[in-house]
Amino acid sequence: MLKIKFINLIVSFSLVGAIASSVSAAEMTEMTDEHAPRSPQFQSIEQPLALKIALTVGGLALISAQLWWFLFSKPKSQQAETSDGVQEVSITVDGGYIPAIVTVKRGLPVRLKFMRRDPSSCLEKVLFPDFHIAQDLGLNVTTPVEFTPQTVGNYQFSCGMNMFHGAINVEE
Ligand SMILES: [Cu+2]
Repeated sequence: MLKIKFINLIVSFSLVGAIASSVSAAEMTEMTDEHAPRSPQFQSIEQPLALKIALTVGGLALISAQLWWFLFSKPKSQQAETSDGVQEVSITVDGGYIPAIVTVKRGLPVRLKFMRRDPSSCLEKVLFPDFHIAQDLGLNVTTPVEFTPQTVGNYQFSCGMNMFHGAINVEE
């Protein structure tokens, strides 16, 4: 998730750059007279007007979508599914935890099945301080983390360096 957001942000910024440079290139072309030296950078960007407009509109739409996403999207909570008296949720570890928020019921054993796809050492450990759990996660394997929450509340978990976070929502 984080990785995707980051890539999108970079794409947005490069689009802003592309729009800005095509606009300034257009202005430059109009303003400079024939004798003025033109930088090859500006010469190379000569697109038809329709393309420029499409690029600008598309870029602006993408930027507003990105802004909306950053400002208003909230991580969704996933309800654990109970089978044989155990509440299970699969969590993918890839640039963070997906889902990052898990909702479980109090007093029933929980099994979080961590599938680590991210090779960065940052995510090789997952910590549940409230449950005194520090679990190593192997790469490309599923590692179960089990505990039984006895008290209603919100319990954070994180990577070994406390950079990526998730939470367990324990309900009655
Ligand atoms: Cu980390």
